[in-house]
Amino acid sequence: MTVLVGIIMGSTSDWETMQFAAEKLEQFGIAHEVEVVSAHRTPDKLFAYADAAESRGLEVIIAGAGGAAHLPGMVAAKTAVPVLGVPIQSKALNGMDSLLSIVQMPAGIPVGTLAIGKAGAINAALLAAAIVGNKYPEYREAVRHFRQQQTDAVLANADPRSV
Ligand code: RP5
Repeated sequence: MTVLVGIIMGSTSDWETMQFAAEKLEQFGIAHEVEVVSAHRTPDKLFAYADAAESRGLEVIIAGAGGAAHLPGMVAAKTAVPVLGVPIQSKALNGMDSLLSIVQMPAGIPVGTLAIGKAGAINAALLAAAIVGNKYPEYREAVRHFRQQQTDAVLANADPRSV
C-alpha cells in the first residue's frame, strides 16, 4: 500500500502531540509514516525527505515542530506536496513561538497552519484525510462518517449535567 501521508516532527518529544494525528489516520485506514526530521539537528535529512516526497507517492505532509519551528516551512520550500503545520505547545512560550514561526510564511510558500497542540494534530489529520479524499472516495466517506458520529455524540449528550 502506498504511503499517502507523511507525519514528521522535529523531535521525539513532539510525538506526545503528533500521536493524535497518527491515531486519526489509523482510524481512517490511511497509509502513513511517522519520522523525526529536524530542521536544525538533521537539515540534510530534511532536504532529502522533502526532495523524495513526491516521487515516493506522498500526497500530504503533516509537520509538527515547536519553538523556532522551521520544519514545516523548510519542507514546504523543497516540495510541491501540500504541507500542514502543527505548532507544538512549547514550555517556554506555550506554543505562541511555534504558531507564529509556522504561520507567518512569506507569500509564495504556503504552510497550512493548524491550532497549537493536540487540536492542531487531530485537525491536521482530518484535513489530510479531506485532501486525499479528493482522489480516494473511501477516505472522503471516512471523514463524513467521523463527522456524523461526532454530531450524533453531541446531540445525544446535550445536557452537560448528564455527561
Ligand atoms: C523543536 O525543538 C522540536 O520540534 C521540539 O518541539 C523542540 C524541542 O525539542 P527537544 O529539545 O525536546 O528535542 O525542534
